[in-house]
Amino acid sequence: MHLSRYFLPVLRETPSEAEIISHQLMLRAGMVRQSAAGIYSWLPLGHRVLRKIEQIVREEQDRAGAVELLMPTLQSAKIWRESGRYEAYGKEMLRITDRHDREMLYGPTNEELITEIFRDSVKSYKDAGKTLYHIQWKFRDEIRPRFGVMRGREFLMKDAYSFDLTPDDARRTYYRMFAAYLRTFARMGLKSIPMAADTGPIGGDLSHEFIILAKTGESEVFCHKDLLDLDVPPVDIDYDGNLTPIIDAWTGPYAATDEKHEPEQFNAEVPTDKQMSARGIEVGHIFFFGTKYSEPMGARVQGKDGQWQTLQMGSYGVGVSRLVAAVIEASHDDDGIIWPVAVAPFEVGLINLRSGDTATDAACDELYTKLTNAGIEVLYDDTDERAGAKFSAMDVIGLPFQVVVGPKGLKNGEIEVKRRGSGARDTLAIEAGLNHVIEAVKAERMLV
Ligand code: 5CA
Repeated sequence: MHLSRYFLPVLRETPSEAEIISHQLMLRAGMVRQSAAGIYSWLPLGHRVLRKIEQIVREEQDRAGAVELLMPTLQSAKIWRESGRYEAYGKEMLRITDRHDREMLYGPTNEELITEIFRDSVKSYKDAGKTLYHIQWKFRDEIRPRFGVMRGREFLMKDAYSFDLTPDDARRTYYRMFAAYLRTFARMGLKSIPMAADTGPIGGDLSHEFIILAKTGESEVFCHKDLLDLDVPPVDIDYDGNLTPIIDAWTGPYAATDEKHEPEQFNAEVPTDKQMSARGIEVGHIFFFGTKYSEPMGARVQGKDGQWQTLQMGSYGVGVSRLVAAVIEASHDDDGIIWPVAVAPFEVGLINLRSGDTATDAACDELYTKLTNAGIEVLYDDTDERAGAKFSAMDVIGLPFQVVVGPKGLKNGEIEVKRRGSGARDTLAIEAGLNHVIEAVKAERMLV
């Protein structure tokens, strides 16, 4: 992509309305713009990151055996009356009336809708044991939307819903999602810690929040420090095998959000030097709630013996748009964002220090073509801004590699390669620099 043709409104100043670093940097890097309180447009750079995060979530859901579909944002109030949640959900639900005076709502979550779909399509025990998910916008009329996309009113969520025959089967499904979440967040360069959590308006008695530690996090959390050093399940994890050892390793050490925190148990179980109390960002939340929706909505199948059985359900959410901000909270410095390759909007920023100079333009064009042909995503700054402005904008938007090309270096047949994270710079012969970048990017695309 040539920057001269792109839409990247980078801000020099830090916008005063943004309280936390991820919100400041998302505005400065031209990733989002607010359209109303808690409602954002995703500008091209932000949109690319959102899509990459969404794709990682999708790949790990698919790997764990979940099946993607797409439900609408608008739902009928009727099904929410069936489950008994229509009144209970309160003011957070955006209620809408259509031209025929039918009561509708903008979905804050989808338990009712998926239960209706499943109920109306299945009859036999053979249809049980399925997990369906979609990645769709949600609306919650939060009393205090804040911190940009971190707590928005409109936000993108991956929500999965499972239907099993027995509580034991449902628990195994819960474990699969638990393991898939560990991989999902690790692939984005995030260390997530599953914590015993409250279930709020979704319900049920088994629930974990997946928390990323960050000073600006909204949740207060308490855990055993050893959880920070555990390995996440590998790419060839056998989801049909016994996942209990993984779950035991991750749920053995104490970890709880403040609603579930038991100070006495914490002090008894965790040695003082291993105790950690910190703030964190909730990037995912999983629930097992049995028959809370299937019972009132009549989602049943006929067992082998002909008896009707009410399905056992769970639901599993990931805050896709919130994750964009969470990655920035976890990975930035004073100059701007530092994207991990896996979610970077582009992998390489190519900087032309003398646009308009025939030799420099030709060298950049060639590098751009070769990098692009090697499958690398390049943002090429071909504008006639001065060098200093190009460098600082490139640092703000945080692409993992910068390739700097100027007339002086070219006289010696050299280019400069900078690692955004460490700041390390290498001056290399053109061909060697090119190969170095291609190999480094490919090596880092999927480290987990
Ligand atoms: N139906 C269940 C699971 S599918 C559910 O809705 N769970 S939830 O309420 O915990 O939301 C799932 C995830 O969405 C949360 O873990 C969080 O990462 C994200 N999320 C929730 N509210 C917001 C919000 N206002 N802004 C951005 N992300 C949010």
